[in-house]
Amino acid sequence: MTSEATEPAGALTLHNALVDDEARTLADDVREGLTAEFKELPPKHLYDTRGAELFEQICELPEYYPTRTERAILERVAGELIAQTGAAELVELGSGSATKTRLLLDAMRSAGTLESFVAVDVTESFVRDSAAELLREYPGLRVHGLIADFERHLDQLPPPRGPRLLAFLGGTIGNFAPAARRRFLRSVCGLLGPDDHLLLGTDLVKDRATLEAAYDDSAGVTAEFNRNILHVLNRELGADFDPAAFEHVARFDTEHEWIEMRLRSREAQQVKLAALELTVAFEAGEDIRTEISAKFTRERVAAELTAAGLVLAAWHTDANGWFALSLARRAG
Ligand code: AVJ
Repeated sequence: MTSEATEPAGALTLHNALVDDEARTLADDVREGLTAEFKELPPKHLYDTRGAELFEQICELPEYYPTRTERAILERVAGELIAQTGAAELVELGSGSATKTRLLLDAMRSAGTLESFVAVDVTESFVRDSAAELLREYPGLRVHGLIADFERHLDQLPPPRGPRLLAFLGGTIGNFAPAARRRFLRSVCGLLGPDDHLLLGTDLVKDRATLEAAYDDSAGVTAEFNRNILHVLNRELGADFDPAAFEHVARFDTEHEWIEMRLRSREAQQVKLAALELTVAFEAGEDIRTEISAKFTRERVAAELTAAGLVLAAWHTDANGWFALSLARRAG
């Protein structure tokens, strides 16, 4: 279960940083989140196997532009990013099923720098499957899979095997609350050596209609994804949520410049969570916030990087200015 520095090329190592520590996190998060005056559940609990599948479906929806926009930018600039960084190791945080990974690995292979890939994700099946697949597709590649929560377990990354590119794509940084975002960027800064870079994907501020449609698609996939968190609570905590009794809501908050996903109780109701010995009362129209998804501007990205001890080294966006890839390194 641990990585060995002596591992031969073409080898796969796996490490699970979660183990049973995760069940406690869910219970604590849910107790805290559902007994607060303003009810909230952390978005990471949306991603059980079913949630991860639904998110993959979201990425294919016509309304959900971030995935394909980011991919198109990456297709265009991957070679340039690798030339600029000289990266030999790609570390992908929240690698998911690792589709965008290949664009970067291909560019590294073409540049002749490719040594190793580290996949970090909370979804164990994604880490295992993508690691095994990449090992087959890139003969000689060293692959390390880390099943972990990248807000807590970045210290469990293996030692670098050369100039490192730490990729955090998809706009997932937008799901962190501002304080968690600052903490995360600071810990990334602490991880980067002088030859390392961060590649950060951020969704950008745009008109409300485009944003809200992306989080409330006409096929109802995002609504199902949102309600999936109630299925997770039913299964993991013996809760008796009726997911149909909650309406999916997605609104752009112009003050904070983020999308909020909420589950709105259609009626006054009580829900029991057996494992927590807890009963939660909802008023009609009362919300549980399940996600924020922050939208950025170049100025905000640059300022937040600077505040974390990083500096913006390159900014790449699409023709519409809908999504951005930022390359950053340690300041000084
Ligand atoms: C996980 C950040 C890529 O916030 O856009 C998609 C999650 N939520 N639809 C996002 C999500 C609703 C997504 N990311």
